[in-house]
Amino acid sequence: MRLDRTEPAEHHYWSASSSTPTTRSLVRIVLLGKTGSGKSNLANTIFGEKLFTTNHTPNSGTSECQAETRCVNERSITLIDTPGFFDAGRSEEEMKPKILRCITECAPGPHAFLIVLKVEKFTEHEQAVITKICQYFTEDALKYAVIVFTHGDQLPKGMKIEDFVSQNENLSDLMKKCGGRCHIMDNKYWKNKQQNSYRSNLVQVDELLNTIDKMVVENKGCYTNRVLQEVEKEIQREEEIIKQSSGNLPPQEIRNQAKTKVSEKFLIQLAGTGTGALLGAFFGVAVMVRLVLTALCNSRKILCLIRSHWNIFCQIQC
Ligand SMILES: Nc1nc2c(ncn2[C@@H]2O[C@H](COP(=O)(O)OP(=O)(O)O)[C@@H](O)[C@H]2O)c(=O)[nH]1
Ligand SMILES: [Mg+2]
Repeated sequence: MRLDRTEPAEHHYWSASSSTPTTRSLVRIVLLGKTGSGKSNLANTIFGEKLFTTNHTPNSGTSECQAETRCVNERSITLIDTPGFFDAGRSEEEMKPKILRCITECAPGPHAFLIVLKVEKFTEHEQAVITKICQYFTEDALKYAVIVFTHGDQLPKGMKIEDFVSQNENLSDLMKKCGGRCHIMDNKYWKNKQQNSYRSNLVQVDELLNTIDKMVVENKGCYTNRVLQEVEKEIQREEEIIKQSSGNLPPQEIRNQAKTKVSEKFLIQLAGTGTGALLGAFFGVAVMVRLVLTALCNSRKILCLIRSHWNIFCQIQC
C-alpha cells in the first residue's frame, strides 16, 4: 500500500447527484466532535502532513474552520476541520460565523461526516456530546457519518474498537445509526507501525478511505439539503461576479473568495437565527431547514425594500 500525499493537480467537484468515485474526484470530509477529541491531529494523520492547527492546552482548541485539499491514495480530498460545535458553554456570537464558514466550505454538501471521539472512560460529559450529536443528526445525515476514535493506544491489548464500543449502550446505538462504520487511529503512537498491524495509522487511514468510498457509492454522491444547495447557488453567483471583475484569478482562488463573501453575507442575513437552528439546518432537521430558508428569504425581501426606498430617495434628491 502506498500513500500518495501530494497537492492535487486539478479539482473536480462532485455534484450532489454524481455517482461513483473516480480518480481525482474531490471528496469533502468534515470532522466533528468536541474540543480536544483529536480532530486536527486526525486531519494531519490522514494527510500525513502537519497542516491543521492543533490544540496544546485543554482550553485552546481550533478556533476557526480550516479547510485543506490534498491527494491521498489517488483521491483528491478536502478535509474541513471544525472547532467544537457540540462543546458546552460556547457563545452564539463566537460559534455562528464558524458554523456558517463550515457550511460554505462543505457546500453543496460533504461526502462524509467524521464523528471524532476518544478511546476513554465515558463520563457524563462524553455522554452529553453523543446525546447532542444524536439530537442534531437526522437519519439522512447519519447515512454519511463515520465514527473515528483517536487515542487508540488506550485500547487494551488485543481488543478491537468494535469490542470497546459494545461495552457502552449509547456508543453502540450511535455506531448502529452510522451503519456500523467505525475506525480507530492513534495520532501520537501509531505513526510508524507495520503495514500489517491493526495498530497502524497507515492501515487505518486506508481502511477509513475505503469505508468512505463505499459510502459514497451507496449514497450516490454527497449529503445535501436545501440550505446547502442555497449556499452553493450563492457561491456560484459570487464566483461569476468575481470572475468578471478580477480577470485571471485561478479557479480555486475565485472559489475561496466567493465562499468568504457568502459566509459574511449569510452571517448578516441570519442575524436573528440561533446556532442550534443553524446546526440543525446543516444536518437536515426539516423545521430548522425551513426556519433558515425563511430567515434568508425575509432578509432578502427587506434588503430589496431598503434598496428600492433608497432609489426613490435618490431620485427625489435629484
Ligand atoms: N496520545 C494521543 N494524543 C492525541 C491523539 N490525538 C490528539 N492527541 C492530543 O490531544 C490534544 C488535542 O488534540 P487536537 O487534535 O488539537 O484536538 P481537537 O481540539 O479536537 O482538534 C493534543 O494535545 C494532541 O496532541 C491521539 O490519537 N493519541
Ligand atoms: Mg482542533
